[in-house]
Amino acid sequence: MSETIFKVNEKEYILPGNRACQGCGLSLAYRYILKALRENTIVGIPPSCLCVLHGLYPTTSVTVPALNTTFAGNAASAAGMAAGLRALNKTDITVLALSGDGGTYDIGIQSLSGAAERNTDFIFACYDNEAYMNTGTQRSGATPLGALTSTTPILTKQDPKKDFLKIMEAHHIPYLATVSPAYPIDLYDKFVKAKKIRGTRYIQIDTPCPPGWGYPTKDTVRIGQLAVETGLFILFEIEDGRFRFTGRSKTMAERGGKLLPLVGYVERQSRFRKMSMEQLGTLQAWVNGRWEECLKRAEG
Ligand SMILES: Cc1ncc(C[n+]2csc(CCOP(=O)(O)OP(=O)(O)O)c2C)c(N)n1
Ligand code: SF4
Ligand SMILES: [Mg+2]
Repeated sequence: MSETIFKVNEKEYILPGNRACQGCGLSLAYRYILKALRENTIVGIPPSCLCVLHGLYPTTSVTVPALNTTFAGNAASAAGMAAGLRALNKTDITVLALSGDGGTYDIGIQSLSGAAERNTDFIFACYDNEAYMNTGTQRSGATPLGALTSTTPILTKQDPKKDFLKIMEAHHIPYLATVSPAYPIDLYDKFVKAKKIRGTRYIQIDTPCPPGWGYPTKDTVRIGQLAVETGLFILFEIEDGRFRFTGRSKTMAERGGKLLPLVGYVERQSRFRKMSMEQLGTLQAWVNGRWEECLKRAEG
């Protein structure tokens, strides 16, 4: 994988001025995704912040063709596009279904699972901002334990985040990866690679969100870095069943495997202001356990 910015496509596919919030992690990630996938790409968009970013017809801030789909059906619509392109023998066009965590972990899971089981020839990417942000920060299956949302306003979320990567891995798809806009070269390289692979490729994007997570807009990249440096979000890829660390997580694993304490991540976000010490301990134990599991997998 490249470690240099010099090979990143210089063309911009998101025009200046869109309706996402200042400091939006999705805008940053999407900019690099489109640079990696280039113009021969069609994007499927369910109701979400991505839909807002694209704008209202007849104006748009994005220069690739896009299809607005139903909330539950982004994977099904994208599978239809992939089948149509195959029937027309247009093999050089990439179909990207890009959904939020609500549109992936919750309402979109059945159409995604069906498409992955059929090894549909598309990239499904989930930008995970850990709540239903577009409609006012309601709790989703991706919201972490101990976070305040507008539907868990008093006691915080009492349930752990759904382990969606394990669910997707159980589909035995050819490519599965995690990325963060805080590490754009790693993100870029993985989308370039995914474009060349056939069948279902699933990519999970950790997506810091200033208003939903409660931190200053200038801190998006630092929050994304802290998610990786604490081990809460691990950068890796699984290709034909083989696990490997990438980017910053790879360096951390190679340099003794030390993680920063999780408290440095949660104390910077007001969504965790009512998190109990017990919840922090539970989350820290889960992070430590999964990191150990990954270190063992990388060895084997
Ligand atoms: C069937 C259906 N239920 C609810 C909605 C309302 N709705 C639109 S966007 C959205 C939130 C989407 O959350 P997520 O997928 O996490 O994306 P984000 O808004 O966080 O970008 C909801 C609930 C809808 N459009 N369709
Ligand atoms: S609410 Fe969050 S994800 Fe949505 S546009 Fe704003 S910063 Fe981006
Ligand atoms: Mg969301």
